[in-house]
Amino acid sequence: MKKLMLIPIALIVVAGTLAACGGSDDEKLEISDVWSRTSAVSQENGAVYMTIKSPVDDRLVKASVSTSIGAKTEIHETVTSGSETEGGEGQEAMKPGDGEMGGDAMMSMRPVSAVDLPAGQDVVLAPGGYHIMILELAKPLQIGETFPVTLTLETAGEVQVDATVKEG
Ligand SMILES: [Cu+2]
Repeated sequence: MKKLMLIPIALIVVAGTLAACGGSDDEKLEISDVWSRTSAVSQENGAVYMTIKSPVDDRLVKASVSTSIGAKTEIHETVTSGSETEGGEGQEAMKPGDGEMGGDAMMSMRPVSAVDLPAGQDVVLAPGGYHIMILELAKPLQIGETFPVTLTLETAGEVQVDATVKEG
């Protein structure tokens, strides 16, 4: 429920910014802070996060990485069901083998077909929300290494970005 309430606030902030600027200086797609970490769930999977700002209404419909990184790439959404864990980032609940997966605050992920990118709005892919999931990593991700990720946007087409592996 917390998440649902944050969205309208974000929209208001962006609307205000647009009204204040009014110009058309930001006509280009901005993708920043692209980073990756080995998943907390399993060393076999990785996740990529980033901030995307599109000049026009667009949608992220696909992401892919080289098979030298991982076998399969999906766009995921993290869903929290049950009560929220105080101050948690979700990592605790996602640790394997701690036997709490059936607890009252459970995080799970599901594939989504697309992420909406409203014009001029920062859309953040971050732990606990949308992310790009790399399944069946070819080898463990090393802190500091970078690898290319190809994103497909409905309007902008294919865009390649470099993800930097960080501790997360
Ligand atoms: Cu995932």
